[in-house]
Amino acid sequence: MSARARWMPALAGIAAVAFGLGLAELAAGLLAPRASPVLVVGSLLIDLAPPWAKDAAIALFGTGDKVALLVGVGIVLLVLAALAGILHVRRPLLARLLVIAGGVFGMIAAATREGAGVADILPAAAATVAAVLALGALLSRRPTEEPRAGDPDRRSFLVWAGGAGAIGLLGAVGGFALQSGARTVTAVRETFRLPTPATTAPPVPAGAELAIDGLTPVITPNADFYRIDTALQVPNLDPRSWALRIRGMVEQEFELTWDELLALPLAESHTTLMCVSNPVGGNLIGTARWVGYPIRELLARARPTAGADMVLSRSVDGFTASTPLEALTDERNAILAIGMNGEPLPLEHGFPVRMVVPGLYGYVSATKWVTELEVTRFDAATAYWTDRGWSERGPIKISSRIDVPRGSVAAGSTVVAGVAWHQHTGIAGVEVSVDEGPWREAELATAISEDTWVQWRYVWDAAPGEHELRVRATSVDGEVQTGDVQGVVPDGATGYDAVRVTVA
Ligand SMILES: Nc1nc2c(c(=O)[nH]1)N[C@H]1C(S)=C(S)[C@@H](COP(=O)(O)O)O[C@H]1N2
Ligand SMILES: [Mo]
Repeated sequence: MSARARWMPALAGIAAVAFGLGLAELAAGLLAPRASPVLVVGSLLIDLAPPWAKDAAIALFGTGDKVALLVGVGIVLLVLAALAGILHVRRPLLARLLVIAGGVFGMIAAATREGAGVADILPAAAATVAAVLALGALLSRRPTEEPRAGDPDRRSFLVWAGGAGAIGLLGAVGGFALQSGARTVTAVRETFRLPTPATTAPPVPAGAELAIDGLTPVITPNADFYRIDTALQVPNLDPRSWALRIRGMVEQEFELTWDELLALPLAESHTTLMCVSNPVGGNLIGTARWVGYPIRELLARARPTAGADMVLSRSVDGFTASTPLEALTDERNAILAIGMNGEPLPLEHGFPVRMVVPGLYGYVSATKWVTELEVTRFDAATAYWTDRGWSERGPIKISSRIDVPRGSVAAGSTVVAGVAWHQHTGIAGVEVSVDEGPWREAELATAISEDTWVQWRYVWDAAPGEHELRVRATSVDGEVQTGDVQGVVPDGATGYDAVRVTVA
């Protein structure tokens, strides 16, 4: 191929990669704002760079070192993209592999960022697919060296390549604009120090953790905490402009700013949060040490008027939850939380402020990114999930789960263990039944409080064969968990968790 003939494939390569990357930046902006392929690759290179390279970069470029790095990444990308285009003419498979290798590098960079989730690899994956497809499509529109009638001409090739490049550029501009809000809020969160609470939570009792392999830890690390919400994009709420409006059926409407909230005497508490969509035996449940301010105190300041029986909390993205006024004014730890396990709330768990209410499913109480509490009545307003067929009230049902054993075990003495919960009531006992046999008392760990789950264990003398283990809990007020099977709609699942075990 002559040098003159090579520029068109090179241009096709560059346009195809620009197209893919632009779409990926847009996807990142929409779905995974911390997974910009260009920026995660840059960050990975910074992490991988040996100290001398960092020193040299700073010596050469000063505070412009990061810009220099991105320009460098850009140049390498341009060269590789051009190369892929040229290569594609003779060795299309190799060219595609080159693009895919670049994409996989981007996916690895995204997946290895701190706190990365599955969604974070999507932008780089999308970039790869889009670039491979665009490369093939553009090259097929390249005029041949001895054109025949009906062949694409140079002009139409340039229009296609230019169009792909322009779409990429627009996508990148839009994507970066969408990502910038998230970056600001992430930076604000990272520099924010949680104030020392006025009231600390009693320490986790020594006997709370049974230390059994495979048993759920009593405190759920933030990174492992289940996440459920309707937010396609995690809201970017800058605490400096956050305020909570308290309004509706109250004598005194008011607004609480972030600084005002931080100045209040904050209290810590342990609460187990659970999703109504958790099936029997499921894991949409977790326990954290929360820090926040009692909602009861804010409502006392607002003074609800007679007849009010519900608080409709509203998030910045329009989600609403209907919480009985009673649950927010009684003595329980219903709080406006700002901290989770000693950290500011993670963005996906409601930063800067969410609600946590012991004893109620999340959909009627745990509003994240909360910005408004409207005091109202159940017969005057309905919440997000109630409008979609779920119950307007959602008290948590007593339940229990078997975590171990799983699969197969050796015959003989075998530890069966799990967790049981009935938030804001407390668990008094747990029983295990083997092969529908009699219920046998399990041993309870020490609960942190009535607002948290509790671990349990039962030592089972396992005989060879196939067996089924079932568990049921009894609450402090004497309620025994029912074996009646109900699905999660409209107000939470019931039935016994059961596991099949092969004993060899
Ligand atoms: N803003 C907002 N808050 C929300 C939701 C939501 O969709 N949007 N989902 C609720 C539901 S259904 C549950 S179970 C809990 C889950 O909280 P987590 O994601 O921190 O575990 O948040 C609640 N708060
Ligand atoms: Mo939920």
